[in-house]
Amino acid sequence: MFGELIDRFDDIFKTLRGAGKLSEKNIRDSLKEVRRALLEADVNYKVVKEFIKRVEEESVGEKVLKSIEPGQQIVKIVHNELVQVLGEKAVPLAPIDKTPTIYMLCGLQGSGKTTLAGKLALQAKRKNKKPLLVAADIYRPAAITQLKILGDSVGVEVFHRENAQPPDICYEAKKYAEKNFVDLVILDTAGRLHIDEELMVELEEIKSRVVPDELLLVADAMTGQDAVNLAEQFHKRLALTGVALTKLDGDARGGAAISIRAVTGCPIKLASVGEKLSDLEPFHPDRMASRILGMGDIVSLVEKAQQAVDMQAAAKLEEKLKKNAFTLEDFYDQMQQIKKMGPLESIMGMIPGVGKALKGIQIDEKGLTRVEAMIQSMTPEERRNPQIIDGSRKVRIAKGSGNSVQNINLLLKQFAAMQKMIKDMSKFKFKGLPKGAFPFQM
Ligand SMILES: Nc1nc2c(ncn2[C@@H]2O[C@H](COP(=O)(O)OP(=O)(O)OP(=O)(O)O)[C@@H](O)[C@H]2O)c(=O)[nH]1
Ligand SMILES: [Mg+2]
Repeated sequence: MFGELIDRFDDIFKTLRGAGKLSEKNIRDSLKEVRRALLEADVNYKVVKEFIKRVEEESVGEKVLKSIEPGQQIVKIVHNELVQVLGEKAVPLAPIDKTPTIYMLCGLQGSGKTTLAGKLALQAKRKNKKPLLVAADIYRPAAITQLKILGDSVGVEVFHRENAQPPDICYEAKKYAEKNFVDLVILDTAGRLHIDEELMVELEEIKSRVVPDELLLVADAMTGQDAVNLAEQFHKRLALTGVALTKLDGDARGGAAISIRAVTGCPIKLASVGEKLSDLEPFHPDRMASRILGMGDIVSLVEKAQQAVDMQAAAKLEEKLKKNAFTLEDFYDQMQQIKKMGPLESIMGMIPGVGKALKGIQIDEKGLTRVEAMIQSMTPEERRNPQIIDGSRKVRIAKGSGNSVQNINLLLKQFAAMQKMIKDMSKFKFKGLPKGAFPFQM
């Protein structure tokens, strides 16, 4: 996401930082570039105008010009202002503290409501809450089935009624939830192709019948300014409590994400970054600004890792590393943990500087799968003790995993180098990566 914009900022900042001394003219020229980059990313023009005005006021002063690193100062000002535009502080979802708390989702067709409903249900379950998914879309024949399949996959009950109107269904669901100690009711409403009066009236009615704690507009970030207009109209009519931006993993240029808050005043609360049920992040203006400006997002990365990593396993691994007993088995487990964090590309993009460096490079997830297959074809003893793998076993392992013997040799060589590196690290002798130890390229 934001690929193009990240590149542009990278170029602009490089020029600014490299300039040493800056003149007012340098700064104004750079801001012109920033302005153009934002407009090309489809950011609302009024938002861009205000943004540039504020950055300019802050930048073109004695304080910046006379500072030791004026370029760096300006980067900081742009970052600060971007955080402001994105909403300054993260606004969390209403806490799940009633029986039931109600989240109502609305939005156009295909924006990702049902998917988000599933993600929220999964999140609630992980917090040991009891969720209930409510099928309030009676117009699309397959809608109820879709929600049922989703509910099954996360082990969450789905409430549905034949021959009833959505406001009644939602009201009944609320009553049902009260009786059955449900913590979180998630209303998955129907989408339309466009905003129409009928839809708005229906949503208003649902809202007044169930009084949701959270009324979220689900907006597709790929639709750019349309998403902004949509949010404006929904907010005027329904007084939303927040926006969930979806498909931020796609090649959305960023316009919607950057403009929605400033145009509508309604906070973005969630960022949906993929089709998998775990691909949901709380929206943090400061972290998002850092990502857009190519500074990475270490905090989100660490959070993702914490969610994916089994703490007990991590402690065990640490122990093994200390004892130099890191085996191919452990390596395989580590690969599984990393895979749980999501697609490698999105993980790498969060590391400062790496997003840009990786541009155009296809991360070969297939390479990882190949390595996995090779390790799986070994016996447990071989995984613990790869030295015992002889020529004939190599041929077998290669056959079993659909690889060549050369690849098996390469893996074993790289793994040996990695073991050596770990050994050196544990003796505090670590001075850098030995050649070829990473990243298991084949
Ligand atoms: N890449 C990507 N795809 C998404 C995301 N969220 C949803 N989708 C996909 O978008 C499509 C539509 O998602 P749904 O959740 O069915 O959308 P909806 O709003 O419920 O659609 P209607 O019920 O028809 O109004 C599906 O193929 C989802 O897998 C996301 O964050 N990223
Ligand atoms: Mg749906």
